[in-house]
Amino acid sequence: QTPGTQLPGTQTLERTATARPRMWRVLLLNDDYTPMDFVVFVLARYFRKPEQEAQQIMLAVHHKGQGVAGLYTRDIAETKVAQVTAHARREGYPLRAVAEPEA
Ligand code: NFA
Repeated sequence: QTPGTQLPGTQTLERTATARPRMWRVLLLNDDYTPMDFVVFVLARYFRKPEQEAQQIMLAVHHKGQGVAGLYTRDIAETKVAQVTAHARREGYPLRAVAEPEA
């Protein structure tokens, strides 16, 4: 259709694309001192993982060095990192969490 014209009895439908926010991975990093039970607790408490899944993720981190705890928008991901880090330090554990952009 020619720009600027509108046939009688027709209407223009507008559509606005909704941009999806870039997602960020929160990774847990392995270390030699944080107890396995505490990592499982962190995955359940801060990342809402069911017990069995939390166990699997913890073991994957333990064996591979790092693993994905969850996917969030940037602000939420950074908050999770801060919460996990604060909780671990409070308990005297060196557990590290980092956020990195997906894609
Ligand atoms: N490697 C730790 C241990 O053997 C367990 C651990 C798992 C720590 C995942 C950090 C992340 N106690």
